Amino acid sequence: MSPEFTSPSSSSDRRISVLARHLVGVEMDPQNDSISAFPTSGSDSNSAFSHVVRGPEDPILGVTVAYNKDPSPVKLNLGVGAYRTEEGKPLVLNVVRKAEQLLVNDTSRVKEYLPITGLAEFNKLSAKLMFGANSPAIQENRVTTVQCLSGTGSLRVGAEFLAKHYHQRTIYIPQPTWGNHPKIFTLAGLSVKTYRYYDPVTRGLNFQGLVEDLNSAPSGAIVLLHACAHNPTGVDPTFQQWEQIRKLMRSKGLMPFFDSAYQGFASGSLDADAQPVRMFVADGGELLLAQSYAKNMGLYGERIGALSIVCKTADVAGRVESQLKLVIRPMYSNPPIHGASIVAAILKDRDLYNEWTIELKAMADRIISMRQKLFEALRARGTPGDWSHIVKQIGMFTFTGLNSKQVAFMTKEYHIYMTSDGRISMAGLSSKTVPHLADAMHAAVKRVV
Ligand code: PGU
Repeated sequence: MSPEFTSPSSSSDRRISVLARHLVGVEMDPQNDSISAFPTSGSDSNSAFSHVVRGPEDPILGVTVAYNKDPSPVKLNLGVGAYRTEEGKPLVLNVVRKAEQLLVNDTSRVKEYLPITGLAEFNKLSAKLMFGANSPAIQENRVTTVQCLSGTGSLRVGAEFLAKHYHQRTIYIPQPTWGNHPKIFTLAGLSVKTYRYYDPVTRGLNFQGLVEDLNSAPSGAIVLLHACAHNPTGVDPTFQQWEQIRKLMRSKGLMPFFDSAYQGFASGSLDADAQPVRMFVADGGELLLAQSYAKNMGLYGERIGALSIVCKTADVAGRVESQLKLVIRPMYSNPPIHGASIVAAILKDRDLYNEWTIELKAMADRIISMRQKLFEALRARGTPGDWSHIVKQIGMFTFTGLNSKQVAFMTKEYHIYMTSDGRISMAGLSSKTVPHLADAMHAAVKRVV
C-alpha cells in the first residue's frame, strides 16, 4: 500500500509533510505535486531482495564490529590479528612512511594500470624474500609469482588455478585452521578435508595424527600448510618434524600449498621463518605459496601479497603464469599499485630493508614479552591450570584453551573481545592491559566451566 498525501497548503502543513516523508520514506513527485513511495520504502514486500536473510557476522572480523559498539572505557580487542603498540594504537612502520615519502616525491610515477600479474619488481623481490636470494628455483626461472590481494587473494587465485588445472580437487587443511580457509577453498571449487594438527590435551602438535592423516590422503591431494606461526594454535612443527612431513608428502606426491601470513613474526627473523618452505623448494619439487605483507609490514589495508608457484621447469612455469592471468583477469582485472610499490621500495634498498628487519624484530619481541607478562600475571593470581603454553606458543596468537562460555563471560563481564575458540591476539595486548586480561581469565576459569 503506497501512502498518498494531498499537496500541503500552509507552512505547518508543509513541515508535517516533510516529517511524514522523512518517517515513511516517500518522495514528492515533481509532476503532480503528490507524493509517491520509494520502491524500497515502507514494507519490503515489493523488493526483489525481500527473501534475503541477514547473514552472520564473520567469526573474526565480527569481533571488531561488536567491540566498536561497546561504550566501556576498559574494553579490549584481542580478536583480530593486528599489531598494536604499547599504547594500544595501530602502527605504521617508520620504514613504510619513508618508502611512501620516496614514492610521493618521485613525480615520474604514474597511476596507470599494472599488468594482470602486478608489479614485476615486487613479484621478483617477494619470491626472493621467501625462497632466498640464491634459490636454484629462482635462478632456473622455475618460479612464477603474481601480485595478489594480500594473503586471502593469493590463496583464492591459487585455489582457482588448482581447481581448473590440477588433477586432484581435494585440499587437506589442518584442524583447526584460520576460519576463512575452508570458505576460500570451497568457493574456488576445491573439496575440503581436514588433517589432525592440534592436541588439546598436550596443547601441542598432534604429530602422530598429522602423519596418519596425510598418509591416508589420496595420492596427489593438496595439503595446506601454515609456513610458520600457525593460526590459531601458535603451534608449529619442529624442523625435524617438517623434514618428516616433507619426505612423507613427496613420497605420496601430495601438493604443498603454503600459507605465509606471518613471515618474521614467529622468530623475529625472516630467514628462519622461511626455513620450512625452503626445505620443500630445495628438494626440487613443486609447490604453491601465498604470501601476505599485512602483518610483517603492517600493510593490512593495502591488500598486498603474492602467489608463487614453483614448477619443475621454466617452460611449465611460463604456461602456468599464462593461466594465472586468465584466472585473475575476470576476477579483478589487475591488482592495485600502491602497496606493491611500498613493498618493492623497501625490499630493493639495503638500508630500508635493514630498517624493516629491525622494526619487525621489535614487533615480534613485544609480542613475546606479552606472553611472558600474561603467564606471570596468571601465576601470580594462582589461576588454576598449566599456562606454560602461553610462553611456548609461537606468533601472534595464544590458543588459551578457554571455552566459548568462558570467552562469552569475559566479554560480558570484562569487555574483553576475542574469538569464541579462545584465541587471543597477543599483539593487541600491552603492559597496561595484561592485569585486566589476567583478572578476566582468572575469574572465567574459576567461575565458568
Ligand atoms: N592466512 C592466515 C593464516 C591468516 O591468519 C590470515 C589473516 C590470512 C591468511 C589473510 O590475511 P590477509 O589480510 O588477507 O593478508 N588472519 C588474521 C586477520 C583477520 C582475518 O581473519 O582476515 C586473523 O586475525 O586471523
